[in-house]
This record gives sequence, structure tokens and C-alpha cells, in this order.
Amino acid sequence: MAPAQPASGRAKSILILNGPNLNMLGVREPSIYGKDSLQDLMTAAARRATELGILTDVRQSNHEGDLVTWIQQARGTQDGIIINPAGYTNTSIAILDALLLSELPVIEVHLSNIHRREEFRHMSYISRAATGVICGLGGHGYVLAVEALARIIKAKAA
Ligand code: DHK
Repeated sequence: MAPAQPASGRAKSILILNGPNLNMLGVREPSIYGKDSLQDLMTAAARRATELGILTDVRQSNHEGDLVTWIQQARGTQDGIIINPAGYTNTSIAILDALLLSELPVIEVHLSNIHRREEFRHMSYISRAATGVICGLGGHGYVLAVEALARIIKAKAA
């Protein structure tokens, strides 16, 4: 996590968060989630952010509390959040509340098209805090999320 500094006096930075089981990408149900590892996807997203002049802080956890704490710490230290909440999408009011208190622009990403899958995957608590949602575009969704967030951050700063 970047040290706390006033948002105006530092380089723009985004937090990219990944929830449970995403550390198993590449191995886990590749017909749904693809063959690339999380490292592959995060490298591509971070590279795009660098091209756009934005720093990245990339994290993954299988624990809800870690995600909540990192989101809280992003308030005032980061300029936006990209989150794939994975299985917490459909259960976590705690992550929703943390995102709301962050007062940051949020892009929610899902690798798969959750709306073509089981009904229990359709309802996202997280979407209530999201500026935008990207799903069904595989790992490229993270790159698109970086581009969208960069645009939002630059518009806010202008
Ligand atoms: C990832 C998961 O782990 C699932 O629990 C979600 C999401 C879908 C994804 O498509 O990235 O239902």
C-alpha cells in the first residue's frame, strides 16, 4: 500500500484487488476462467496502467477481512479501485460497505459472464458501489478496467 499522502500531491495510483480462488487461475476450471495465471493478468493490467502514467498496487486474498482492510486503507491513499470480488460478489455486505466508505471510483470485474451462469452468481452486492462493471471478457477485462479508471481519474483531476 502506498504511504498516506494528500491525493493532490502524489502520482495517481489504483488498487487492484482479487478475491478468493483467483490465486488458482490457470489451474481452476480453465474452460470458464481461462489458462492464464493471475500473475499473467496482473502483469498485463499493470503494464497498461504504467503506459497511462498510473501506479498500481495489486493484491489477492482468500479472506474477506483482508479485502475489507485493504479497501479501508485505500481511502485517501489511492485514486480508484478495481475489484474482482469472486465468490464474495454474491455474499459480502462488508466489502460493499468498505467500498462505499472509500469514496473512490470502483470498477467491478468478472472474468466470466456471470449473467450466463447459475442464477446465484447474477446478483452482485458489489455493483451497488461500482461506477462500472465489466464481465465476460476474460483477463482483458482488467486492462479495460484500468483504461476506464484512468479516464475517470483524469476527468476528476481536470
Ligand atoms: C470469479 C469467481 O470466483 C466466481 O465466484 C464468480 C468470477 C465469477 C469471475 O468470473 O471472475 O461467480
